[in-house]
Amino acid sequence: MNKNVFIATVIILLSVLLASVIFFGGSKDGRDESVVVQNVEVVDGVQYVRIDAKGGYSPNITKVEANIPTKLIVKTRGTYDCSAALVMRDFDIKKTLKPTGEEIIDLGVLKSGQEIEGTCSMGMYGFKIVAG
Ligand SMILES: [Cu+2]
Repeated sequence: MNKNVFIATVIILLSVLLASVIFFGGSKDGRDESVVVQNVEVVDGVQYVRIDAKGGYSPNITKVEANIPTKLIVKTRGTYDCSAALVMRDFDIKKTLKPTGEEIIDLGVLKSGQEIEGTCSMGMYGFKIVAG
């Protein structure tokens, strides 16, 4: 009797182990790194780049077209952390963004290969815009 209980317990434990190996092993490739963020849009010949600022900047790297007027829209939504203190050295910009809203920054026409960087005032968060 006790032996049967022992065998049943072992079988249950082994099935749980097997199930978790299948479950966790299978989810290894399931991270959302492949999610494509569509944050560049051309409207009436102007290229708009959208960056979300809250607890950092997202997306981190944005590829844009060169040789077309480009504007950056930085969007805050309940942003009370330092990502609201935006610094863009290439444009001599230091701005404190409203906790919720949109700030439009004219980036002009970018040259191919040009990289623009934005950071929080302390430099711990950042994002990049790369013109192709
Ligand atoms: Cu910061």
